[in-house]
Amino acid sequence: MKVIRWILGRLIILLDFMFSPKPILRDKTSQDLVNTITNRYKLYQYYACPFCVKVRRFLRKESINIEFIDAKDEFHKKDLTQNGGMLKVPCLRVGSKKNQVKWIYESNEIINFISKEIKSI
Ligand SMILES: N[C@@H](CCC(=O)N[C@@H](CS)C(=O)NCC(=O)O)C(=O)O
Repeated sequence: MKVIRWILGRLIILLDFMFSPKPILRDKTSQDLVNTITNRYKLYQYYACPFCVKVRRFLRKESINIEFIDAKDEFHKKDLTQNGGMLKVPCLRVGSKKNQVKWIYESNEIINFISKEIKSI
């Protein structure tokens, strides 16, 4: 089972690479505005998780550059579980001040949240 999952994961990565979406091109002012919003984001993820690939493809398409956190790493796994509430990826951590941080689970929720935030730009 683990082997099959590993193979499927690599296949998804390969397909993602082969059919990588073309990033949207914004003028500098608009991209700077987007960056201002999205630099509060961190995506907790696994490299070969299909739901994480889905979110990463969305980010690439929207030219959103955010920090990816490897949730397999013990330190980050603990951080996600304790502060986010559960060990599940993808999870978007929003905010920089500790008491104002929001943890968003579910790939669709993450995509909807980011879409709404950058919609007006
Ligand atoms: N419906 C969720 C599914 C997410 C999901 O099942 N993620 C798996 C990895 S592919 C997970 O985090 N499983 C828990 C674990 O690996 O500990 C979504 O769309 O984000």
